[in-house]
Amino acid sequence: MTTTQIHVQTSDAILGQRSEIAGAFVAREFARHPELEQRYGKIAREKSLQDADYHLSFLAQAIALNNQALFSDYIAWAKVVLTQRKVLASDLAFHLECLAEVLRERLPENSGAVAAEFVQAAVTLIPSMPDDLPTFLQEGAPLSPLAHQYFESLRRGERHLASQLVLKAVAGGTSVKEIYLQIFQPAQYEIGRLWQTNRITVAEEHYCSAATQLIMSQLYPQIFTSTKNGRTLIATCVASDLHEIGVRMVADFFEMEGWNTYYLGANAPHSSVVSTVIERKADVLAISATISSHVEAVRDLIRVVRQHPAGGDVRILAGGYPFNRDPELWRYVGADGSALDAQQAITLANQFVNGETA
Ligand code: B12
Repeated sequence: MTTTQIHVQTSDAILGQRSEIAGAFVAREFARHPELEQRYGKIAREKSLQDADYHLSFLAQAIALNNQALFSDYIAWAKVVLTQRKVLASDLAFHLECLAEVLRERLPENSGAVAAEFVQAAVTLIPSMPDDLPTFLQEGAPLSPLAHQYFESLRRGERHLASQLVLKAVAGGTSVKEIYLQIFQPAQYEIGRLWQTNRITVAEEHYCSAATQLIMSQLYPQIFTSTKNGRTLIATCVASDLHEIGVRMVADFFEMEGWNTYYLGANAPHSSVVSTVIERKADVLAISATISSHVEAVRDLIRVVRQHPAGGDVRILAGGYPFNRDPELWRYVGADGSALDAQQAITLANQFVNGETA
């Protein structure tokens, strides 16, 4: 994955003309296929405009990284979202082909060709992309019965029972780390799958996520008991990213292994992340991004930290959904490493501070 000048220019050009491109594209799509309005109703144009804007932000990010797989992965995600809401895969393909056409026309020649090629490559994969997703609550996984009971309690709206299940398991000897990785994490992924496949409402997703955060807090008496090792972690979501549970888990794993942790939560402004790293003399900075179009912001934050005269020593980990999809992405953003989950993150950080190379 080598990013060249043309990729950077193309990405910037798309972002610079994003709303014009989206508008021109919707006008063309509906002029060519007026029946779309009958098929999907009056809201069709508005939805198409929103979708185009969203596609363009992911496309610009994938092009900036010269990472075709990232854009195809996003289109595979979009195919599931749309087909589960009764939008035909053939309409998604048509929609993207129209978008490629407009990009070719509106962008400078070389950029138009690069952008259209990215889109076309994803279009050719659409037929082989799945319409639905398998469950994340796998039978036979460690603690699977408890994970199912926990999840079902939340689905029924019984967070008190979900909490009791977890507290009872911990009292019975199940570790907090197991609860995090075998119960909370798959339950959250499953909630996301059900939202993506139109099986639950946004309100249900919010309820389950809020309940899981509440129950995590009930485990803090177990988390804050370790003897301290003098190391400091700053953990944050990148600016604009609201997915705070994963990086909170990362911070809690560090805390359980004796680190002092300073967890900033969602959407932290870059300038205050940098000052916190410096003031607290952080050994490790953990930056989380869940939405792929936020990868560039991770790179910016790392650049600012590294440029600070006192920021050179901190080791930086980048993680979250796009980093899990592309195991080499951390190199592009200038991090020192990445990890698939909270346990792997603390293992890697301990290697860093103990002078072992990853
Ligand atoms: C809860 C949730 C939300 C909540 C977040 C609430 C909160 N307080 O955190 C809200 C409602 C805000 C939300 C919003 C959106 N969401 Co959302 N969300 C989720 C959901 C269901 C769960 C996230 C979660 O808690 N995961 C559990 C944690 C434990 O897992 P994790 O984040 O992967 O973290 C682990 C590892 O990745 C790693 N890790 C994480 N960070 C770091 C950092 C470092 C340094 C390291 C080393 C490791 C590491 O360790 C963690 C612990 O083991 C996911 C589904 C999913 N698959 O994750 C969708 C999901 C991430 N969301 C999605 C989307 C699309 C959105 C929205 C764009 C929806 C919209 N149209 O508005 C917005 C974007 C908002 C924004 N600007 O960020 C999509 C993303 C798809 C994609 N292709 O990018 C997902 C995958 C849902 C889906 N299946 O479609 N979301």
